[in-house]
Amino acid sequence: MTISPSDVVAWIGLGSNMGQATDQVERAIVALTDEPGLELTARSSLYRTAPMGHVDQPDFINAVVRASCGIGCCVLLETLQKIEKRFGRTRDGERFGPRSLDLDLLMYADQIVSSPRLELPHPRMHERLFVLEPLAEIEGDITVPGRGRLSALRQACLNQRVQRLGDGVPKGFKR
Ligand code: PH2
Ligand code: MG
Ligand code: MG
Repeated sequence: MTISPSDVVAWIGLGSNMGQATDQVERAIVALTDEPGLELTARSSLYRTAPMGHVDQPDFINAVVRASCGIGCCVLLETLQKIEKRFGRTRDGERFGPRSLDLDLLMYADQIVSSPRLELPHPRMHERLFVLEPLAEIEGDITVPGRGRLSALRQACLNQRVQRLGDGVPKGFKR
């Protein structure tokens, strides 16, 4: 997709902690790249992160990407769910439990949305270093709508274990 002035910027969080998690996340980034209506404009490194919610499960691999979107936020959400399904995601597991692939719509421009299907920004992103750290890697100190500066949000959750992995960023991507 070529980026047009009417496109909207969105941020997507990726996570996996089942099977080949690193592979799953890298392949999901490729799947997002291939998606019509989306143009990835930045991606973070991969991060190994301590599980939150249910602590008794394997570490996660997490990353964040930025995309320029020619599609609305509801269509984008459906697109993410379709990719999750293709990667073997089922919705019968525990909430916050292990997952083959999780694609979370974190922010869609500066929109604040509260509907049964979609909350924007993602309702828990501001308290999760596994989102904030990769986001800061690609954006620096932006403001999360309704939540404040990324730098302040990160300061509040520095006790969470998040480790940036080696340089796996393919050519053609800006950080
Ligand atoms: N996702 C969850 C629950 N807990 N913990 C980490 N570290 N990374 C995740 O992506 C994650 C989690 C539910 O989506
Ligand atoms: Mg999630
Ligand atoms: Mg999710």
